[in-house]
Amino acid sequence: MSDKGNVSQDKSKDGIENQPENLSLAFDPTEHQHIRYNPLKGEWVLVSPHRMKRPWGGQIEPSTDEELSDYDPKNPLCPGNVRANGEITPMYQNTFSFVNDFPALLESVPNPPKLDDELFQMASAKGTCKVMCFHPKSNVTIALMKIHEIKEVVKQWIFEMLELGKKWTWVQIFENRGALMGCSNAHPHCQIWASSFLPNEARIKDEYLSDYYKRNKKPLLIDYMQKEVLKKERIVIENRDWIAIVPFWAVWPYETMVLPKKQVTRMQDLSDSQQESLSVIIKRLCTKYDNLFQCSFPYSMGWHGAPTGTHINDDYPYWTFHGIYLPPLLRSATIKKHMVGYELLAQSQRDLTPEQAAEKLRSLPEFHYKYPETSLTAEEIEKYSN
Ligand code: H2U
Repeated sequence: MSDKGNVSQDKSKDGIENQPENLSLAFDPTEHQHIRYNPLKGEWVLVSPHRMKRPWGGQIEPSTDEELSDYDPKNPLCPGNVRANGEITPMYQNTFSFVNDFPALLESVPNPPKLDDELFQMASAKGTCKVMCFHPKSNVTIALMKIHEIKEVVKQWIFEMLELGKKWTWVQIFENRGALMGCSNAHPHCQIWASSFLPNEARIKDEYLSDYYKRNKKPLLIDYMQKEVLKKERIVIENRDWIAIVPFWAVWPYETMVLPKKQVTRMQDLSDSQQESLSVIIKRLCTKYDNLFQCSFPYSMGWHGAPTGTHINDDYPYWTFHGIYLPPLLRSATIKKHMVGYELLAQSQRDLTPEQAAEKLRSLPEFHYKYPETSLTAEEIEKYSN
């Protein structure tokens, strides 16, 4: 871990030391390409802002912003309908969770053999997968829901974290929104995959957070949040308990991170008041996202916090609970960022800078472009600001 943690001091290894500079030009991050370091992963992202000027000749995705009705008799996630396994979805009022009928992880399967060859390793993988509906109506999203309704979602997320976290090492809550992100069902819902192992993203983050804490005696994400609050360049919105920012090292054009203003280790440690202000910040963020390209904005999002299961009573001073939003859109509702050639074979690359993305999102109205009546008023936003 120590060599990874010192990547920033060890640039010679990466071949980026003492590159010849054109000293007649002052560096402008909005004009000049550069690479940025992600301290949560030990990875670099190439930022090429001059590429924003190129005309778009690539793929245009079909617009998926069609009107949905609040009930679809064929949708198994709607109250009263039949699921794939023949069970009836109850007439739920707020949220509803069930075990996925097509789970990627099962609780009980035989363990793979231990192979004595470092090139052929297998390990046991057990777990459970759930689906959680956010609302009985199919045509609402977090952006359009009321705060008390979103709070029910947060409470159910916490319930699932507590229940599944009794047994499983990592409980990954994630929402795939929109067909562009592979969402197969047009009803507001998320999935929860709980596993006996730390998945790669969690394992790598755990290593880097732990290493930073050992060296700095502070949680990385709290240090980072405090610096971002002072710099103000990448903040999209904030309230008394949370900031939503485009991270300095963001890979997706409009990627954001929701960070707490005070150290909190896991979602289940949030107070009732923090749960409410979290509901407010995610509604506001999703409203801004919808307003960006005037569409029901697609994304994958999820929550990360300290490991659970047998680690539930371990000390995790270095883990800070946070949310991650990864939207695929680049230029409009129909032009997607493709993570392909260079990204797959070399490293991630982005065109507009994180600061430009944050500025764009920040300057968008808080009122929803299509359903302004569902938006928070200025007074309601103000109520949660201090
Ligand atoms: P996505 O839209 O993110 O694909 O999630 C829908 C999930 O719901 C999907 O994982 C599950 C699918 O397996 N599902 C059921 O478990 N039962 C059903 O009757 C329909 C869909």
